[in-house]
Amino acid sequence: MSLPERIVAGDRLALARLLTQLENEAPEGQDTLGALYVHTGDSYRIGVTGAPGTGKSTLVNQLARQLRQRPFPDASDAPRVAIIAVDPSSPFTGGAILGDRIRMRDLSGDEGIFIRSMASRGSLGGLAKTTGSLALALDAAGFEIILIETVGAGQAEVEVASAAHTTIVIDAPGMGDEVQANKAGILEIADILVVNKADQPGAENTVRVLEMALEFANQQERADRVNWKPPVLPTTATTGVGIPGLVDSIYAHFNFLKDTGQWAERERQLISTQFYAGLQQELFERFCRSNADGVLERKIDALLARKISPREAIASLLDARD
Ligand SMILES: Nc1nc2c(ncn2[C@@H]2O[C@H](COP(=O)(O)OP(=O)(O)O)[C@@H](O)[C@H]2O)c(=O)[nH]1
Ligand SMILES: [Mg+2]
Repeated sequence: MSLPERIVAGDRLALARLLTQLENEAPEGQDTLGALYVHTGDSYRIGVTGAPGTGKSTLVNQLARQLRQRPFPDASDAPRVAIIAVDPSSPFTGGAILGDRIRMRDLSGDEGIFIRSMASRGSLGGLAKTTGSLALALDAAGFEIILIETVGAGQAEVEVASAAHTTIVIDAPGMGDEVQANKAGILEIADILVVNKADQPGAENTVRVLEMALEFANQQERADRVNWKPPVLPTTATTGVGIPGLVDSIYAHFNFLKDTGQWAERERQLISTQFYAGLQQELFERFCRSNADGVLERKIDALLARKISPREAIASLLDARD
């Protein structure tokens, strides 16, 4: 069997090999992904984002376990669940990847759960692209649900998270509350808000603060999503308290997206974004290859010397007059 055939048939080793190729940006990885594309489009992607230490990994672990315990809407079986943990070796959590691997180990006995940790090397834009490729591979491999854990610290992470059908934003008491959430524009992308560490002092206050911030954000920017009111749910990921309620909300949001046609809209938006980004990159690379060495550098020299304007430089390159 070929690598794509083995992946579709559920061969975990073949899948792991492809994921490594994609992570290393090996060209054969993209070839395999191309052959698998026809088998994608069936997965429900859930982004989980929030500041380091809020309990994302612990919660994702619990969530996967509990998602495995009930049938997916309109299905008779529990979904197969894949986890992509995009965990930077951040100065706050140094060694978080190892920590995650250890914490998630107890899940690995379940054939219906697949876990992949990804160190965030390189640019964050590249990270978003790699995450998208990994998600496609897992989709083709038949995982009905893909949980994507990212650290919500800036715009790029927000982008990773918003490449999902449902975005869960996690906060915890004592993290600086809504200031942090607002900073990354994270409230606007949240479909579900979670206040984890509900066993810790101050959790109720954090819930209240977020509810108020949401109320405000709702009036300001969320006119397009009037039909869905993001809930604020307290959880204790370490014990599992509150996780069944979170699963209820996730499935409610899934049904909402399907019933209102927003699912199809999000799919189209996602595919267009990826398509345009790929097209842009490919056109640029081809253009650079088709121009003799030094042409672009000479344009920059001319710009530096103010002999031409940037607009003229671009026009002359595109018209192939030099
Ligand atoms: N008290 C308490 N601690 C928690 C809870 N959830 C996670 N933690 C702890 O918080 C720390 C950070 O958790 P982790 O899942 O690695 O957070 P992440 O950086 O957001 O992925 C770990 O020591 C967890 O055991 C919770 O609900 N309550
Ligand atoms: Mg983590």
